[in-house]
Amino acid sequence: MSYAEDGSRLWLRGEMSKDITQKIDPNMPDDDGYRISGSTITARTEMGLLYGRYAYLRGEQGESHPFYKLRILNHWDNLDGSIERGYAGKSIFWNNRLEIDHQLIEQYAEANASIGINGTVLNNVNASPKMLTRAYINKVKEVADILRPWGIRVYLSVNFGTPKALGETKTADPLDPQVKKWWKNKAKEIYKDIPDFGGFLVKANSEGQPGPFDYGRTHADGANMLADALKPYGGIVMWRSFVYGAKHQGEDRVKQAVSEFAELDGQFRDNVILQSKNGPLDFQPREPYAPIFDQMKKTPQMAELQITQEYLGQSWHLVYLAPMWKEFFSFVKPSKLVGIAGVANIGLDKNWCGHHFSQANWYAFGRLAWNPELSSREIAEEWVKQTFDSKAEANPKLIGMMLRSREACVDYMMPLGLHHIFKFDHHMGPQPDGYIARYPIEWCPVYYHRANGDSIGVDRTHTGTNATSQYPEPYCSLYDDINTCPERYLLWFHRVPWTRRMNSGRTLWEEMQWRYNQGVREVEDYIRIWQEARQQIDEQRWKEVNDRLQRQLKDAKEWRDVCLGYFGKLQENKR
Ligand code: GCV
Repeated sequence: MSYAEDGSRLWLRGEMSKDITQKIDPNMPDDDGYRISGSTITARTEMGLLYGRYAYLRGEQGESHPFYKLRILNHWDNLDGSIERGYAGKSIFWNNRLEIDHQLIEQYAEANASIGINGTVLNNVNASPKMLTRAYINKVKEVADILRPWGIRVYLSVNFGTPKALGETKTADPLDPQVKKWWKNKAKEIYKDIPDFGGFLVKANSEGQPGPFDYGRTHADGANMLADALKPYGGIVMWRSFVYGAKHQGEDRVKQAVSEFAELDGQFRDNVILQSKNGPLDFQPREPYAPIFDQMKKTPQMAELQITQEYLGQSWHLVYLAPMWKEFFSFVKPSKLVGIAGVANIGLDKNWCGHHFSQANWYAFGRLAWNPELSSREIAEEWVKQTFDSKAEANPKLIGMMLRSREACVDYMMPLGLHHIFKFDHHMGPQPDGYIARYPIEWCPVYYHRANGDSIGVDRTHTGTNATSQYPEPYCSLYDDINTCPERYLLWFHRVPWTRRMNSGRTLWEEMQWRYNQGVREVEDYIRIWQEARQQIDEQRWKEVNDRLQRQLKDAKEWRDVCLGYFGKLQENKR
């Protein structure tokens, strides 16, 4: 392989050595793992050999096995080529011409295979019913055929109302015999073309999507009906728990998934997996872990992480996400999950992800899906080494900048447990005074900070919404008590007077000012580090990253000035 020295280059680098020896060993554990000893790669399967070859390029030695069987990217790509929360151009799969770029998809496949990703959902969870029509299934087959040699299965997001929306049934009620039959036939049609098709991902009764609730049925009724259709072929249903505003409308939004799903635990077929976001709200720069992972005892679960940085500066900010995902794994043991999904940040942009450093998040997702024990630092070091030239590899400041970048983002966007004070719709930039009467209240920033001249934050303890009660001990008590709640979650769980003394000795208001400023200082530091690294990076990528760092600094200052301005005013008005 060789990779052009231009912006399209991904992390992959180096020619595969001609001297490697490859051996199949049927006595190795039954998965796609590999063993590397010197220049000999041994594996049980051909895929294991492929993974081993990339590991060899990374300089690995020894034996390694995939932790998760399901290591899946979720593309939120629409059939017209746009991407929901996509910041790197249009879809690599879909365009109005129904044309698949084989060479591009092959490059995508190789990049994924090099980090062990073995599944991909080709379309948005806000799914178009058209996805399951003949013309599109033909295209899915075309993509599946390109991905197969790289060990990647295709999956589709499905709109629960598809048969009705296409006018092929009168209803989409999951208990209706015609509806069941329609889905069975559809599964048969898909598997005829794509025998290794992975299954369906479903967003139902969430943010306006149709679902079983429309017919007085439960999520289990809906998921099981699809699971039965896929079962004969070995397919799975990944049913999302990201629901609010339906059955438990009016309840604290962060509680609604547990309220809706806990009572259904044990009712799902064995080929249904519940897929939940890492936090109980929505991919904020920092959330406590989602308690649904503890509440569902009998249902297999997957975590959904967001690689595309919807709430973390999109492709404008350098924010390395591995530390955030490792934080999640420090609360939810990797072994509790049967798989892991990442909402992709990939588009037609020449550098694939918009920001060169956003590639590191795609890379980190794959590496953690293979081995969640890897540290953020190890992954960052691997990525820098394979992405930039050797002079850059030797620069520890680049790694340091990546490792600090998530915490810095939290500081300049939403310190101390603040959350969801983003501008409406596009979620870029602050809008602390955000309230629009015609929108659901759960979209309005004021719902989340509830600041006035005295206090700020949401009381989610036993005296408030009691969201803390959804956590097991020790977290329930820890978070419930303002004196033991970690400061990083303070304003998530508590309503706090501005005058409260923090661990630093500063008042809450002073601490907040310190944090916002600290976030800005960090970005100023990235710019210094990047300046110093100029000779170590090729001119094109250096400049493209530099431009985005300047934008990041401007945005960090905007967050600081707008939020401190707004919260400061509230206190002034009180005096
Ligand atoms: C795909 C958030 C995002 C939506 C997304 C939704 C989801 O609300 O802003 O764009 O829709 O999450 O995960 O379903």
